Amino acid sequence: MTSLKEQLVSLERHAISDLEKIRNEQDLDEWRINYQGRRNGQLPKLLEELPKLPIEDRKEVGIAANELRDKLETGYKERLQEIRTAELQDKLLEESIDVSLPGRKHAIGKLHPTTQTIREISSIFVNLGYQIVDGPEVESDYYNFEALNIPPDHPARDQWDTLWLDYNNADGIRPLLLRTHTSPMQIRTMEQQEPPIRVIVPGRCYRHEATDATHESMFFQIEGLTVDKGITFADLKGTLYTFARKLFGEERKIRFRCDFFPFVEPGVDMSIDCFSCDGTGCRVCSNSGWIEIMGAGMVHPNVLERVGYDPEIYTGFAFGMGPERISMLKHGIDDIRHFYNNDLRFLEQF
Ligand code: FA5
Repeated sequence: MTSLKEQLVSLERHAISDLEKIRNEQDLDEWRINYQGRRNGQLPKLLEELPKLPIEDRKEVGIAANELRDKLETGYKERLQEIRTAELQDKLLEESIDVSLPGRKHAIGKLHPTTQTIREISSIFVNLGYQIVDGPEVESDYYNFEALNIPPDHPARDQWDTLWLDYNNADGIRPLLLRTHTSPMQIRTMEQQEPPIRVIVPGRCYRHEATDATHESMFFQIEGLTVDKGITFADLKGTLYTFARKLFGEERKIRFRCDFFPFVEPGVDMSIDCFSCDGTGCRVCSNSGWIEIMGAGMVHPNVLERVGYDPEIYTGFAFGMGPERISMLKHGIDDIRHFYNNDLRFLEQF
């Protein structure tokens, strides 16, 4: 039978070897209970045998047992310290900040390219003394067509592919639609204000279009209206000339050609000489040297009469342009559908 002393030596070997493998406090506690626990710990259990030893051996084994108890206690304390230090280091490492890392970039929003163009155009007209007004996108047939000298069955209605609403006004005779242009605001403004009038109206318009590179079913227009005593075609030319030069550069020439819009007389379309080739002909201007940028004309006397203005006293001019098409020209954008596809790769370029 192995002597008590030998058992103590063997216990020490096992205890120390187990201790070296321990990596956390929970295992360390279990280790302590296993070897030193008061009730069933291996060392106290061995020591229960001590009184049974012959008296002459008892002292020596007792000393050895006490030394072992101290060793285990010291081992326990040292291991606990090591485990806690390691845990602290891990935590520090986890929470440490690497000050040499590049900072995280905040995503900064920008204005949509159409909004940017509308603001640029608006600010030119504001500097010329114009006021900016806003109007409804859901319009009545009356404001979108009739009051603009386009009665029912007038062939000019074919020009605007209208989206009608399945809903009638309270009187049941004025159907509603999504406005096809911003021109209804000519009427609403003249109904609400007395001359002199100088307004521009940026806003959304809708048409039942088969979309292509230059046509969207939702797009913006900027309408302009000037009404006062003695306004002539010279005022129209001067104003739009100034606008075109401010937007496209001081060198620009402009060209007016006859066009038909029922609410103006005479009606024109205005072009600028191509800013890309200076009028010699290139891809941007389809080799014509000119780029059409808006419809315009002198306000038709019928329109003035309808809002109660005397056309013998008051005259005016109106114009309407598409900011997306202008933005396309300025930035060389080849397809209008890019504007509303919500693709950041496109939008972030502006
Ligand atoms: C009109 O809408 C007239 N109300 C403009 C006007 C106002 C003339 C005042 C005279 C006096 P038009 O249909 O040509 O005209 O449209 C004007 C501009 O809106 C076009 O030059 C174009 O830039 C833009 N536009 C028209 N349809 C679309 C579309 N489907 N997609 C994108 N832009 C469009």
